[in-house]
Amino acid sequence: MLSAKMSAIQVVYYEGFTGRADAAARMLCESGTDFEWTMAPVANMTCKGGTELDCFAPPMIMDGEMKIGQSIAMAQYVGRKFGFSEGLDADKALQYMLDLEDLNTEFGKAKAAGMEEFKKFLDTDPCGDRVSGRFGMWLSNIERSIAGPFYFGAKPTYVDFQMMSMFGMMKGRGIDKLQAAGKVGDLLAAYPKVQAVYTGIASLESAARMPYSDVLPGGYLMSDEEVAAY
Ligand SMILES: N[C@@H](CCC(=O)N[C@@H](CS)C(=O)NCC(=O)O)C(=O)O
Repeated sequence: MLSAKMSAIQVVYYEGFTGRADAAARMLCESGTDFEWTMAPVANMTCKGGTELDCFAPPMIMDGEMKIGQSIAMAQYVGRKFGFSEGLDADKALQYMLDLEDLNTEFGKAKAAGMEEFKKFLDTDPCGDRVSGRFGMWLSNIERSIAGPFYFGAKPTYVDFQMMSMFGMMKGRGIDKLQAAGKVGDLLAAYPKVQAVYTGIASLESAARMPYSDVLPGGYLMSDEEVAAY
């Protein structure tokens, strides 16, 4: 339930994992901003979004009069307000976050289509069918987007935090378990700048103060059956 205390910033999401609230929460932690993690029973919150608010579903940020949903918009809002937008080009920043969102969506669709399709997407040479080798094509595009060590140079911006959130979800939904089982090699090995952004954000001091260490709930992680079928 939403608390009555409206002075502190509230991050509205679920219990036990950070999911799509990860980037905003990480920036709040890193900047030392106090916030409340407010549970959002899904039916309740989507109902509220559908009837009372102009944000549809969790995650949301409630910052006084400002109530904002959509993880990309939240990352931009929190990043601008709490010091993670220095030296950034806002138009390219939006493009890069939407690129990451598209990659994550395609990743989910390929996985939902079955392990044969997922294998084509993740680890096959491109052959012009819009699935085969698509993960590598996206990764090389993202690699070219990053100036290094972060997207826009020396300092992390909200795009880097959003990148960590999206890759955190893809790692949990397949990459980590497939690699641990020896089904794929290191899928990020050829992309040192991508790796540097991920580890750069993961090793910030904020990691120690996140409300939860899991990005995804157990049911969203790749299952042993899926690993075996891959
Ligand atoms: N595009 C939205 C997706 C939001 C979303 O899928 N929210 C999920 C949790 S991660 C949810 O609670 N959905 C409830 C609903 O759609 O009713 C974002 O990036 O924030």
